Formats: sequence, C-alpha cells, structure tokens
Amino acid sequence: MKPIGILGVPMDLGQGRRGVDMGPSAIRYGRLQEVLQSLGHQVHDFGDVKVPVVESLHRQAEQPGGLGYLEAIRAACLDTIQALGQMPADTFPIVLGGDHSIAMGSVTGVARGERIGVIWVDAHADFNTPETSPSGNIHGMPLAHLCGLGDPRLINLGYPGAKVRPEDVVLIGVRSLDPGEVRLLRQRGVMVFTMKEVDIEGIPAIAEAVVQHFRGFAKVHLSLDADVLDPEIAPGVGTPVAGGLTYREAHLLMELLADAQLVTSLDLVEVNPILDIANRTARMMVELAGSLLGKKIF
Ligand SMILES: [Mn+2]
Repeated sequence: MKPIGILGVPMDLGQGRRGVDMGPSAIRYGRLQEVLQSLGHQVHDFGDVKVPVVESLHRQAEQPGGLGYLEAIRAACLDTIQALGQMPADTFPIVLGGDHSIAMGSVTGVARGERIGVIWVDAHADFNTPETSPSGNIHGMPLAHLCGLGDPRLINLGYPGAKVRPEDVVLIGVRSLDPGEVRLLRQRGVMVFTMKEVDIEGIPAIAEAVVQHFRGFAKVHLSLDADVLDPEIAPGVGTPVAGGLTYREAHLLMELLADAQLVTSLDLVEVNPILDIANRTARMMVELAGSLLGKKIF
C-alpha cells in the first residue's frame, strides 16, 4: 500500500457562498487520518496551501462575477501544484477542498506532466468556460480548463496547454448542466453518466465501463464533489441539487473502484460546514474515502 499524503486547499474564491474554505478542517475533524490509518495506511498530512481570504482581495471591478478572483485562484492552484510536487512520487495524494476550482491545481499536480484519466463525480459537469458560464463562478469551470478550454491563464497553469484529454474524462452523477456545457461536452466527446444512466444502468455497470475505459492507465484521478450526493444525506454543500446518489450508490461506486485498484489520487471538495448539519457531509466524505481506500464490509 502506498503512503497517503493529505493536502488542504481552503479555497472559497471559485463560488459565491462562504464556508467551503472550512472544508479541509471539517474533513480532518471528521477523522480522515484516523479512518485511513485504521485500514492500515501510512498517512502524512502536509498541511494547507495558503489561500487569501476574500476580504483581503481587491475585486477587479471590470470582471463580472467570480472571474474577479481569477488571479488569486491561479496563484493558489500553482501553490497546490508545487506542494503536490514535493510529495514523494509513490504517494497517494488526497486533496481537500475548498471549492472545485482547486482541481485545476490538484489534477495538474498529480499528473506531473503524464497522461491521466479523470473520474469527475459531481452533480454538475464543471465544463463551463468564461464565455458559456451564466454565473462567472470559476468552480463551474475547472474541468473545461483542464481539457484546454477557456481562459489561457487557467489553461496554462504549471505548464502550457491542456492537462487532460477530453476522451480521458468520465463524468458520473451529473444532473444540472448549462446549455453551453452540454454543447461542449458533446463536441469534445466526454463520457457522461447522468443520474438517468445511474437509475437505468446502475452503479455496477457504470463502474465496469469506467474500469474498461481506463484499463492500462498508470494514473487515474477521482475528483469527488460532495454535491453529487443527495442533499438528504449531504446537506453541507453550496449548490445542492435534488435527486443525487444515495448512500449505498456512492459507497458501491467507491468499493468497485477499490476492487479494480484503478484510482491513484483523490479530491474531496465542496464540503461547506456552515450549511451542514453536525458535520454530516464531511463525515460522509471521509467514509467514502475509506471505501475507496480499502474499507470492506466483509
Ligand atoms: Mn464540482
């Protein structure tokens, strides 16, 4: 078993609601390290990347919505890439968000310039560009930028160009898409399993398709957004959408990915403890990380 490296990115600049910057604390408080150690893993916590608090930033008035924080997000992603680069190469990194814009840093950092498959488990596709986004919030854009679409300052993080091929992305659990995203996802040939496919095909068939899709890949990153879960079981998110994964669907997906030993790095993002009930959402994310990393019922 590879040692696990934890890195927090307390970022709330990619979206409009405060509180998601406390996600790393909530997930640590939810006993992430203890749960992983109880499974026999060696765990090293590398602390947090420094992210400026929103009040300290001067908004660029000419930019609409969340794009005013682009430079600060870019800087935090660069620090994330650097921090991941300092982890030993045989580490399994777990990056704690923070809003989902941190994934531009985490995926780039764990890829280290090599080809990487990405499993994006999310209520949203996060495949907007500044042109297609209705809100301008950057947490709705990281996957597009990783695929080389959007603002060059975010596409070229770390090194120039796309970090992920669109055909090396699989989306699971999606149920809220903007029209521009639908167009881009279709155009680029991204594999999408919406909640409709989850309902019809079930998690076992989807997990099998994912495992086949990434057969032979040396690196596969799982980016897990808490809002993929049904808000009934994960109320602590900024953008809840009804009709999400059930408790067992989410765990079964993790258990089947664990059986396949496919995933080599993980994000746990969009946990907002201010909107949560007694840290339920963070604890759920910790449990899911446990299932991905070897926790078995029997
Ligand atoms: Mn997301």
